[in-house]
Amino acid sequence: MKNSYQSRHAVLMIIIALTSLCDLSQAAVPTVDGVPPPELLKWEKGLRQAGASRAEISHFVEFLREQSPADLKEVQEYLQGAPPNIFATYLRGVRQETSEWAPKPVFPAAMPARSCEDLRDISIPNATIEIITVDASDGSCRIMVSVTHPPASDHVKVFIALPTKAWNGRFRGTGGSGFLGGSERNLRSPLAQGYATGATDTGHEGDNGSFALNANGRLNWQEIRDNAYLGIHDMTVVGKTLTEAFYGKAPRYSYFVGASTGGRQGLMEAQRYPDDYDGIVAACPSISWHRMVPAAFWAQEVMLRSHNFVPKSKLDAVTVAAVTSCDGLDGVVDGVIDDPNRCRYDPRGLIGTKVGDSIFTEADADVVRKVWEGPRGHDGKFLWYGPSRGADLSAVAGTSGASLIGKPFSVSLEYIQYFLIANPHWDWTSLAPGDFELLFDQSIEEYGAVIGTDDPDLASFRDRGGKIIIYHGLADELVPAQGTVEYYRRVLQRMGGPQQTAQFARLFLLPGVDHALVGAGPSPPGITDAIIDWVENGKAPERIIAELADTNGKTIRTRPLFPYPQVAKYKGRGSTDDARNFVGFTPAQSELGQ
Ligand SMILES: [Ca+2]
Repeated sequence: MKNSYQSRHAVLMIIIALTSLCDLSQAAVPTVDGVPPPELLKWEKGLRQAGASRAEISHFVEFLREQSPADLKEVQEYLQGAPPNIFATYLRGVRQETSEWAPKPVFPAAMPARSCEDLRDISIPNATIEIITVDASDGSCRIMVSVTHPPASDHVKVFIALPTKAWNGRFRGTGGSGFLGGSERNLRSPLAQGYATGATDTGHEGDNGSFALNANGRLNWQEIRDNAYLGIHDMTVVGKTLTEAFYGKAPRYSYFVGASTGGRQGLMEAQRYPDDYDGIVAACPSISWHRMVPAAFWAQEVMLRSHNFVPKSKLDAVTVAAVTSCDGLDGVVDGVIDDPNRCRYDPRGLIGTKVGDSIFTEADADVVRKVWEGPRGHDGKFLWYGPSRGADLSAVAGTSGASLIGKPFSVSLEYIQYFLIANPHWDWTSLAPGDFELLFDQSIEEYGAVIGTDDPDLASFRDRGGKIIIYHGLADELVPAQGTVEYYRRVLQRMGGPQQTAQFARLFLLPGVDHALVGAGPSPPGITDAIIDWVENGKAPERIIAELADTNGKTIRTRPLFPYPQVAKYKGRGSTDDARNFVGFTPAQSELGQ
């Protein structure tokens, strides 16, 4: 049976797909024919009430039409329990990302050197051009290519879109989310900004982890590798080859921009295929996948072991209490904990408090403490990070039903089910004491090398002149930002220290921002602009301005973001909603948390 946390995941994936990866606003707007099916009317109405434009509604409805009935049902179920501002939140995310400007063309008046159909003659090793069409709405050349890896007979689908007019001289790769390798619909916005652009399904359709097993129930290693790293590289090789063939010149610059799995894919490119991209933006990257994904199951393990499934109302109450308690530690009371590592709020503070119809108990406090602490071994050994104080706990500690049962995060559940246990019929509630740690260790042994994406050696990427901007919300409820900090610190160590590393790789942390890159804290609208400026003009991002908008899209707060380990510090005078009243400040090492 589907559950609300998978639904939540579905909504998050939609939000992420439509925001971080799709950049819709400047895209060609398809018309929605006829009357939408009844189940879509609710979405349309919600979006309209939140102030969405006709184009924004069209894009969303079109996206929903492409969903499977099961996915649509999950999303609808989620909506029933979603906060009333879900549409406004969604729109905020979309608009933040779509405020991106089309970059200036590097080859003025670049024109195709051959027809779209003539690309059929291009030969690419192990690749078959399956479909070539000229898109009726924008005249772009669309190519679908199937790539295989002999002797395996896998099929990685690659989608390439080439603008006929006003090519900006660049190639842009797009990524996926969850188990979804990517999607053809991600092409639209980069295309509208003049990029030759690519997407791939990385060898399997959809966002379910079941592709890890073949028909005989054995691990499908080729598909696992395709998803882990090969597919994005294939897309890049095919995309650049077709771009050069179409315009008669190679793209001057290549960029990869992605969030979540897309962020992981971006870092994987820098680690494994450093020649592929000049610039990479990796948002909330699901790196250290082999630890992070099983770690997101930890909250369910804690509740299962203690026979205490905690309702969302209590999880929300303890998050509010933590934010209230720690908000002012950063000097500004704004509903955001700037550095969750400094927040030591103890959930026992809520014991005895009435939440809804029940009382917050010592057992509840114990669950929350362990969830925040993160997974630990039988001997207390650190395994990975938990969600920070301030992050929405119900993403990983979801529960539902009259007599509460757990609702694991779908990516974690499917990963354990298909990749680790290799049994599609596995019942997670059968997990015995000690099993979690064994599965965690198995994940490290078996998948670290293939999908861990945590190699700190970026020397080849640096030496070819590559630049990378990593950014991560500190209230990320699914991929703890601390994992990205841990990785970046190892990069600093490996690449010769902070100053050397800052020449080509910078990390920005976003207080109060969640996995969908929205939240109580401001988010930056222009990361792609920043990476282009760095790669093409040599201007490294010293600070990035983040913005918080109200439900009408009006900016109500700006705040500067500084490269890690700097943080924004209030000068003590002037409006705390104005970025100009904050300066970059490097906290003492002892204050940087673990
Ligand atoms: Ca604060």
